Amino acid sequence: MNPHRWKHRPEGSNWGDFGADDQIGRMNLLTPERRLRAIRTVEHGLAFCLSLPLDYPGGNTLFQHRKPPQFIHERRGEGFNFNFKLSSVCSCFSDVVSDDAVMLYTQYSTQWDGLGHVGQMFDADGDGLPEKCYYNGFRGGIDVVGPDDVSSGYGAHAIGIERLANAGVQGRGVLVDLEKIHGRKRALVGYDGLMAALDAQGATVETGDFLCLYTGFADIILEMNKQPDGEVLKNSCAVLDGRDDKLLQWITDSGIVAICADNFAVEAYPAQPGKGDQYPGLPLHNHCLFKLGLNLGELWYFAELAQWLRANERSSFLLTAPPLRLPGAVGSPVTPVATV
Ligand code: UVW
Repeated sequence: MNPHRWKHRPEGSNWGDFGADDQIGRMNLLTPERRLRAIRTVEHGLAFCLSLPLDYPGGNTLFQHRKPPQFIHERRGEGFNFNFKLSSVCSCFSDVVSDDAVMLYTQYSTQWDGLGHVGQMFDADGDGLPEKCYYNGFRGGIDVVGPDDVSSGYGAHAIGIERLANAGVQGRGVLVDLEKIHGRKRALVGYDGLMAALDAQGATVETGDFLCLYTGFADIILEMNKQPDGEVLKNSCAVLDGRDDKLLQWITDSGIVAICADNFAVEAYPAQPGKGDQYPGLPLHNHCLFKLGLNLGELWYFAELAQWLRANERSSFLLTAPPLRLPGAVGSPVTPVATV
């Protein structure tokens, strides 16, 4: 219990279980022993890059509020700090130097969702009125502040993505090959479908694992060559069914520390309709980010790793995937590496 932030925690949440002020949630389960177990899966020394080029998907058709990276060049002297001849600092210098600046939407391409990405209106203090809440009762407007709250200095002052970076994101990945089962057909995968896929591979998931989902979605994005066709993408590949309570309960019970998928949102977005007057529009995000403090990775790229794992009848690997240690961000690009 945390008397200073919340009196009630959401049903099915783990708030307080990792400490009243915990900011990394399920990543706490990634212990040294579990990291060592992950390292022991490495037999060949082969490494796979699990990121799309960060200028994919291209345009903003996939999600209109996220745009491709844009380079900005700082002026220097008469020109720019790019292809800049250092001889203008001292005629004795022969160097040419270039620097980058970039306007980067942190969740445009291969990314981590931080715990400040999705919260919920929830009556944590028991006064009968819902507040903007995030994992472990951190508050919108107090801990996670935006331009509506303050005129400057906004960002996630708690549960920022730098906390995840600081946790050292390295452990055992288990890739579930949904593409092998469903091809590129749209498929809503709930508890039964996920268990069937794990059984088909003879794969097991243990506490501390990263659950990775290969659906083929990022492969289509690459093939579209930065001209994504929204209609095709909406109707392609497997997505988790965030309205399947049995699936959500399995996520709680499994001890996994994160779910990383190559599709847009891990879960179906939009989700199936919910029950009652008001419900989360992103039910799996709600369960994972808000209730459990369990990070989601999206738009990862698994094609070559999946082919290798298929050919070698394996499912697990060492995953190294730290986000940027960027204080205050609610998400981050990531260049995950799988080592087998
Ligand atoms: C949304 O916020 C819609 O998506 P995501 O968490 O998948 O980036």
